[in-house]
Amino acid sequence: MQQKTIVVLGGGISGYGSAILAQKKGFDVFLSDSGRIADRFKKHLDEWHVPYEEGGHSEERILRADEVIKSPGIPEKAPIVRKLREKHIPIISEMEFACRYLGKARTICITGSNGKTTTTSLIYKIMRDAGMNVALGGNIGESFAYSVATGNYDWYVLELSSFQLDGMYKFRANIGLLMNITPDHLDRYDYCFQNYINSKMRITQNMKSNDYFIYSGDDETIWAQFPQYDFRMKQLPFAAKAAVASGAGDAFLLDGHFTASVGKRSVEIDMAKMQIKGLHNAYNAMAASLATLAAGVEPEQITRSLYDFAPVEHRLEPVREADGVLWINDSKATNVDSVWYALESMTRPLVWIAGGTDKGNDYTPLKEFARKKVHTLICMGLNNEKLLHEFKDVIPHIEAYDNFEGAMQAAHKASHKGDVVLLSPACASFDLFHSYEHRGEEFKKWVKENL
Ligand code: UMA
Ligand code: ADP
Repeated sequence: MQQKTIVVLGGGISGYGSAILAQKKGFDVFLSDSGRIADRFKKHLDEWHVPYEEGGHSEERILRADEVIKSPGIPEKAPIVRKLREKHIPIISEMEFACRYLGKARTICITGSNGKTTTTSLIYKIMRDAGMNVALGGNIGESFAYSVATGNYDWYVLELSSFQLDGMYKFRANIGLLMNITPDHLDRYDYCFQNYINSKMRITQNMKSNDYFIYSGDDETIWAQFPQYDFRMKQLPFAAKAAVASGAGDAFLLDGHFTASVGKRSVEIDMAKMQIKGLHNAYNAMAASLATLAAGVEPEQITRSLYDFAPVEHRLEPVREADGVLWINDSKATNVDSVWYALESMTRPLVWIAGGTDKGNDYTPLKEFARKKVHTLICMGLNNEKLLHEFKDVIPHIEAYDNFEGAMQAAHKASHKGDVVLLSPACASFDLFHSYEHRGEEFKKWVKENL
């Protein structure tokens, strides 16, 4: 029988891992990248004798594939993807491919518009601290496929983006978490929120009656989807507004404390004792508690690890207090909802630095906090028109800069003793930076060198 041909599109984190796993499983593999492949990935591909090309997609060869594994960053509108669709060649994601080779290993999968990385990191830490044989993967920057190819784990904790979920069909999460759904990435979903919602809801697909679905009971968008589904799995809602009863277990936050229960076991957490703050982090900690209780971790272990967890870089990360002004790096706040939680958690007057590549934002939800807490808005981006227009009657003082240095100096000048200068952009970083990490690094470097 002829070997099945697999083409991997994209030679980044997702692509190199998928190609190596396909090679290990004996397929006829070819990896194609329209840009440059990083040296570290080329080294891996060479070690595993995976043929690849870079600097363009050879159509004829790609269109002969039996199946294509597409990297999540490649949009549907890319010409090569359109051609594959025309020819009805199946296109799947790294996750869909790698899950075929999981054996007895189980998965905890985390999605949502915000809180994915924090919750994924919490769960991974709790399980590691508990001595479990666990791997981390997915949208957190680690290749799931590579760890399936090279490791032998009992559990995989996977952060999933909507782009990854879009290419998942038979994949089944044993424990699936949906943190929240608010508008994001609408440019990839024809500017239609429901398309994006449908993508996020794929976290529940194929779940069976002994699987767990953990979701925000406070999120009306999630609730509104329930009538369309016939859920059979165990449900574990977490909430802070109104308790949501569930037979299998739940978590509820009241007066800064929460109790999370699954079956007969429960953890009780005092948020004041945690190093990560704010309502959003209470949601993240509740979700992580439910997931790890469902995975069988002892309650005492969960409590210990939660109290020990330090903030993840670029997420409301305090950088330095200088002359009575606290500088906070929240560069990962690339959409409106994450900024809402940042503003919600602030207790001091604010100089707010925002802007960058707008993803179709509606700034309305931010206006109430902005009016109450922000005295100066520094817009930092190549096109600041929308921010200027939206906040002109909301924030007393606004300045706009098309460069980083100008924006930072202006923020410094505008800040007074007792203030916080908060970088929480609500936008992607690609107009002035390589990535949100680069933006956060530059912010921290400037603060450390200039103050
Ligand atoms: N490329 C092509 N053809 C094209 C377009 C791009 O070959 O038409 C190539 C590029 O030249 C590049 C490669 O594709 O070499 C990159 O693919 P990619 O953008 O999918 O990036 P990866 O390095 O494979 O990382 C991806 C995720 N990136 C995105 O979804 C943008 C990573 O999430 C994820 O960790 C990784 O797969 C492993 O699963 C990062 C991310 O930014 C953290 N995610 C977005 C977010 O969190 O907002 C969704
Ligand atoms: P993601 O991986 O989904 O982008 P992160 O944990 O990296 O989520 O956090 C991204 C941004 O969202 C940060 O600014 C962070 O402070 C904020 N955030 C974290 N958890 C939540 C949550 N549960 N709801 C809303 N915003 C959140």
